[in-house]
Amino acid sequence: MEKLRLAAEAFATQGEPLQLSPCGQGHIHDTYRLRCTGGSYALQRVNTAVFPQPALVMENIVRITEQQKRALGDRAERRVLETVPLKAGGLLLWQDGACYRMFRFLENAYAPERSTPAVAEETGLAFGRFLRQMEGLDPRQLHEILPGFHDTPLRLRTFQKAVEEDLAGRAEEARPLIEYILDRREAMGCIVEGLRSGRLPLRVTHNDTKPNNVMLDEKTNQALCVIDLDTVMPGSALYDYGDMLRYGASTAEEDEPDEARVDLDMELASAFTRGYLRGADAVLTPLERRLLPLGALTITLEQAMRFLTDHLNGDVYYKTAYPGHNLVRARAQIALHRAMETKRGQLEALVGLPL
Ligand code: GN1
Ligand code: MG
Repeated sequence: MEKLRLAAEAFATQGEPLQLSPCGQGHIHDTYRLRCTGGSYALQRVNTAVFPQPALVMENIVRITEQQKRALGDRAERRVLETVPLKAGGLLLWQDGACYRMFRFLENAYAPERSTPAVAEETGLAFGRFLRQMEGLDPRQLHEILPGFHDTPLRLRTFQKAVEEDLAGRAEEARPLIEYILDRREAMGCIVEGLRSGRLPLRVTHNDTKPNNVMLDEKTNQALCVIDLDTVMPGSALYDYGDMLRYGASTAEEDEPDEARVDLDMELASAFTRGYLRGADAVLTPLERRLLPLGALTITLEQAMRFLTDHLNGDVYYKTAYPGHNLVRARAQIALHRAMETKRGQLEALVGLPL
């Protein structure tokens, strides 16, 4: 904590620091809330193993938030993530080999940890609006922070390599999951192929569209601001839509150990979809809109591969709370994917409906 306190002091906060406490549930960075007499802040120790070039991440964040401010005009207040500079200037502090940054903590707002139909609709709305706000920013102006982040065929190759190498000696036990994934390898490349051929537009996408990456107003419960802009990159809107459903419309947590409890909640799926379509408005092309369910299926399988890859590699990427955590996560993703396959027709009906 002492190191954190020192780090916090380097940033240009308002007023005297009062309290520093851990917050958030991210799998990647460590986040702390700093309360000062003049307001609250989020101090983050950046995971430089995952983001080896945090300066490029911050350049992206500045471009993205500037674009949001342009799009929102005089409605930008409380609707755009605010970075806090160092007293000495700049946005990143390097201290004892660690890298820190700070954001303003939005007052009287919260990041929902649980989906309800109302939360889902606001989440969809926020990410749909985000897509629309990014219309004025050429995706090629952003650094591709994590190359191939949602290149599902590349994720498949990485997964196959992990299976072959079996570094941690865990492949045998995971065989049924491995087979489930490999049986579905054919359809995995559709979206990436669509981008490559130009049939699907390359857009500025968020790439981590969980409900807890949207801040809602405490009083009105309406969406204010999209956060966690680290993985905003050129990509396909289908993955953003799909990831909302994958994370937010499941009946269970991402690491539910009992597969029987994992299902796709159609009421939530419907609310996310309604919100997203309303927020994105006329931005989506008819083909994108029609293929939204494919986004949900593809990213859920991709996430299953990512968790299983990490399990096979000996848990080197995601934070884990117990041995086998990544295996549990992969199993739950596959159960969700199975439910999505079963309900594909219902998902297709959702995106076909007029607004
Ligand atoms: C990671 O920790 P968080 O919520 O920012 C991951 C996402 C995964 C997610 C799974 C940079 O996100 O891609 O979907 O975990 N982020 C990175 O919950 O890998
Ligand atoms: Mg994230």
